[in-house]
Amino acid sequence: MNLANVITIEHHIYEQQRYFPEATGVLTGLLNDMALAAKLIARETNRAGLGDVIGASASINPYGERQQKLDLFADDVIFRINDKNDRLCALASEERDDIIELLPHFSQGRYVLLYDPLDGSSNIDVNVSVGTIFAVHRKITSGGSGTLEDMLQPGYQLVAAGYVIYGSSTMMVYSTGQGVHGFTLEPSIGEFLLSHPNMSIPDQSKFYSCNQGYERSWTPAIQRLTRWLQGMDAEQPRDPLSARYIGSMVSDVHRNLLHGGIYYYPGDMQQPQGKIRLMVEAQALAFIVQNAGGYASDGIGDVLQIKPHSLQQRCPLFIGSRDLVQQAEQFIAQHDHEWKQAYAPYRESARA
Ligand code: P6P
Repeated sequence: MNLANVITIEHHIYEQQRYFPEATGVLTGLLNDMALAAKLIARETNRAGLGDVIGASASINPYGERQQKLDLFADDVIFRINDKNDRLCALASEERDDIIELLPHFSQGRYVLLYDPLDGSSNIDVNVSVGTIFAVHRKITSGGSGTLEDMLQPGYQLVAAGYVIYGSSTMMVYSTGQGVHGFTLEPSIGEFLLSHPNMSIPDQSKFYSCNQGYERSWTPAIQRLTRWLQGMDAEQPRDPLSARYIGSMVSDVHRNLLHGGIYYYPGDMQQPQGKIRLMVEAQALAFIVQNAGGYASDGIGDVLQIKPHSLQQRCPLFIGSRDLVQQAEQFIAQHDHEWKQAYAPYRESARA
């Protein structure tokens, strides 16, 4: 280890404060606490097969999915770390139905935290990497505790966002809008050390990530997009990309951020709004990827521009290299008029 280059995440977050003259250290504390949560969750995910935290719980999340025991553990870690300080006025988790209110004494903070405690958790029992996703909005209402209005802000209003990957190493990546920075956990000292400063998506792409098991239900634009990425579109020939799909979006997005590529989870005529959750997944990843020079779209336009109407709102997601995502938008505009009509009510109305 070259000690001259040892920069801990705590130090880096503190240094980022200089970009925010109004900073009072609250956001710094919040981001440092997310790093602590990541260490606690990493300890359990890295020994999942040994403890009693592997496998499904008896409960169902707001999306009708069976919750894994580690989902509930990770959710509890993040909540417990944030429920007794003055930083937040409310939280929202993928694993809970509604806003998570804080005790009156601790609910006057200036931020709201939205998070997916463990994305891809169905992969845990087969030892495939999983991740945590989080986003931070400013409180915009004048009352005491946080409200739905404080939560349902478009992604371009985000103050900060980050993700953690529990994989061959544990990495935390975050942005406050001043670049994207990656830290790798050094288990021997329990510190996240700067390993990927100023991450920037490469101009050349290597990978495309989608679940081709759904090809039968894909709309015409998605079928054409995939053929184009495979270098098999006669009208727009290109070099083929390699297929990589892990089943953990954080890992796919992270790999594509480092090597160039696109991850997409489209909508179809049965589920026009797709699967990915806007508020606790898509916004955070879009904020990070766009701060690294990439782009994220729901197929119609910029994910960060979508005006949210529900905590449980889903959206199709195309995220990664800007040229690939914009080509997806062009194919959808060209071929998917029927899907666009089916999706419109989910994008603009109160339907989740
Ligand atoms: P499918 C995990 O549940 C997740 O939200 C993403 O992390 C992942 O890319 C996707 O869903 C996997 O879904 O339908 O391909 O199994």
